[in-house]
Amino acid sequence: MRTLTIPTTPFGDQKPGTSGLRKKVVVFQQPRYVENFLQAIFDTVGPARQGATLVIGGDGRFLNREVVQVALRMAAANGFSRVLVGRGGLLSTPAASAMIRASGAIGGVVLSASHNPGGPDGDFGIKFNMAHGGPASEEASAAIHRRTTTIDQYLTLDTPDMDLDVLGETRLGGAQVVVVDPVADYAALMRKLVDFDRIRALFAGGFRMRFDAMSAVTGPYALEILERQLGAPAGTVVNAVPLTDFGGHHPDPNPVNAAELMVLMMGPDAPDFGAASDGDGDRNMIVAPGLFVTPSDSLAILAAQAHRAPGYAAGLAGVARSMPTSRAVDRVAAALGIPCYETPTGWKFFANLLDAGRITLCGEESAGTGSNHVREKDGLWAVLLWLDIIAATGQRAEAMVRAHWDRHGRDYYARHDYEEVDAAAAQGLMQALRGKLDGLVGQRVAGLTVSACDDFAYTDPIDGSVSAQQGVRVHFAEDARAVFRLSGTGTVGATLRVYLERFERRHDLPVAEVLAPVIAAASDIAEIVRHTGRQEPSIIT
Ligand code: VG1
Ligand code: CO
Repeated sequence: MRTLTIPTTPFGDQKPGTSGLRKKVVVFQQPRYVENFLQAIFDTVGPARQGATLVIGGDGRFLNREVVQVALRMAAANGFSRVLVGRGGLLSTPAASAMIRASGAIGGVVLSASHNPGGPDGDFGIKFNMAHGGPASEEASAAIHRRTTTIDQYLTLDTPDMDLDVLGETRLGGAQVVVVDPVADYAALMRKLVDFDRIRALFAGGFRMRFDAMSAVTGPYALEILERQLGAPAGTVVNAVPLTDFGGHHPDPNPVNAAELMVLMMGPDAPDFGAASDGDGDRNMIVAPGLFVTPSDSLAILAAQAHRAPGYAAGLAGVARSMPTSRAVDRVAAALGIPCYETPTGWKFFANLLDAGRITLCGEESAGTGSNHVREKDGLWAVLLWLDIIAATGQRAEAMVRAHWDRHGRDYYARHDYEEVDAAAAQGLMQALRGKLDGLVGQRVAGLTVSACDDFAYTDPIDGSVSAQQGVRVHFAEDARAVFRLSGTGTVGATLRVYLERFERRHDLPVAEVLAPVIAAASDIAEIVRHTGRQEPSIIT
């Protein structure tokens, strides 16, 4: 066994986005591309990596196994003394976060492009999570990126691939590599947060549910927890085997991509509860019989009801939502008398608030919900919390949503994505929009009156760091809001996201009707058709 120092030259495109580095698989297949980025991560960790523990795992997509092997050799060559890797190279993002925290690791390498499609023609991704278990901060991500621009060598070993399918410890250079059960510790953590006996009794009483793992990493977790430990009938979890191409699914749980689940839940034979998760297991979609629950509403309902679960019996210290997430959770926070923070899009912005104990629960409109148990969003956890609340209250999911709206009112919500728009045109749209902000207040557009607008900037209340240009917010006097930002996870061209919401006390109105003026005003203000050439969004969720 020898340590090899391999000379390399930088790639110009290794800037992490909203959640790590995501590119087409063919980009990652270029010689030295993976190695450069991993070495940049290890260089950024610095001398502290000597003798430290590292966690490695991924969502099982195409390239996962190969890159795990590369990462193991490089971690050993770089001086880590202990490397924990999920069996088969698998770890869901929340399980990786939990493992980093429980093992005292200095961080973790999570291989995933999350909700992006997989397979040889799909996407791959590498994220680095820090010692608190959460995504690399803005500062750490910038440092990794800077390092990729000057990198001139990487370290590895001349060893063969390891067997990742057998649990146990093996020596690799100076490191002890431990292949761990990816599910066991995670399941144990869930048992501390929600009442498994109560949920088991719910299923024993005939409660029916469908969980769609979308052929991604949550399958093994959901099978073990829902079917084996909680006694849900066999077949509750569908698409449970992680496939390298997700079986052709787009593992982004929303009503469009989880169409089969939606058809079932809207039909006459709907089970009592429906849920789905994404590629790396950190997102959740919740569907009640006959009623899709928007992620923003789900966050608000969980915030209002979490105290019923043992892990949250003491109540919530505070809550947070990403800026484009609807204000439904703000209303709950106000009713509970707890603070509500508004952060930029991306889970990295929640970590400081969670670490400081300012918040207990947080979430995003993109189907991410989480709590202080890890530093990532956690798909299956959200589903279990819903189940525990249903078990504790005896209330049906759809009744719970309606009761919530009765009390707090309803934030009607939709997101319009314009995918694969020409990047320069998308930048042009945002620039033109920013240029307009000064004269916008007081204008009447599509029957609405602009009451405030800005380009969202966030000052982290814990470390004082400032993140500017996080999306344009336009508020209307009619208790409505439109938000515009460009995606930081796409790999082709640019994706414009337009987030639309409007508050009404009445909750029985058609969503399209309530939002129509907001959609029209947003389109006018941003001149979407002129800039993008698109008459319609590519996807509405
Ligand atoms: C999207 C979502 C964002 C989420 C991010 C990572 O980012 O909007 O809310 O945190 O994906 O989620 P963007 O920049 O494309 O809007 V995951 O589950 O794909 O890691
Ligand atoms: Co994800």
